[in-house]
Amino acid sequence: MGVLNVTPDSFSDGGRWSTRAAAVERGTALVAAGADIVDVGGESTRPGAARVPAEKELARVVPVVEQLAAAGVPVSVDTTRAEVAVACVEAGAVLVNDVSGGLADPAMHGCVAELGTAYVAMHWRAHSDRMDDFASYPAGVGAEVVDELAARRDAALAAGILRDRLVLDPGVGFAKTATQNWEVLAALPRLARLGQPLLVGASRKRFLGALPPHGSPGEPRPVERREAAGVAVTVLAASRGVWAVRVHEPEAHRDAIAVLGAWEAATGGPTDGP
Ligand code: PMM
Repeated sequence: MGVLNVTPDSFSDGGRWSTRAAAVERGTALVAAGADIVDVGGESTRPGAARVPAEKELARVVPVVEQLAAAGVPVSVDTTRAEVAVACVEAGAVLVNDVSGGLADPAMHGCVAELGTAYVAMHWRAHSDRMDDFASYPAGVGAEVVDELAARRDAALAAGILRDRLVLDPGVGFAKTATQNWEVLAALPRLARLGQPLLVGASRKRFLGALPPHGSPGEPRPVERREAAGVAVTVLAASRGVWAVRVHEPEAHRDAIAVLGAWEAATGGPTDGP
């Protein structure tokens, strides 16, 4: 999944694709670089980000979704609003990527069920301006994320979203510290046992920039120097059987997945599946 943020303030690509023409060109380039789906978002979820009004989000994403879908690009929409999801699916989106897993908008699950669209439910505890206050996991981050995603899965299924159209995501960087991000990634085999395909979005996030020797928690590497660490996460995630990774520069991630595939073929299969 290639990331296309049509926002002025996303942490890694904010402001770069804010005209419709630039966004559409970028979406096409993401596919050429190996993305199977392009995730269009009009509201930044970086830590501390304030919400944008629905009208503004709609104005940012709908024309881009429409044009990319018309050009044959498979598009997902990154939104927590049912209203935006519906407008984008009507404009041609084939997947709704909801970082709140349905918690931000009580109408979301019902709308997605009615549309029949595929749906990503991410682990989430609060909007981005407050999420850092919720990074407390007394029972362990792995256990709590598994339980909370199980509840999101059950709510989505109860609302009528089909089991084979539902993807779960542990929400790397959302209400989680750097250490908790590593712990939730380590819980991927447990998350896989929830029975749904998994999506992981670690690309360019701050905890990757904080790794030694080129970064530290107080002085993380700039976003454009976090790609290699993200590729390493992709390999590890793919080796644990995740369905998709959400990334900013698909080409290197595609290469890494091809290496893993060739490696596993030569060694007779995965050595460490979920
Ligand atoms: N991360 C961001 C935005 N949307 N969606 C899913 N499903 N998973 C994620 O981890 C995720 C997401 C924030 O990253 P960005 O600002 O680079 O888009």
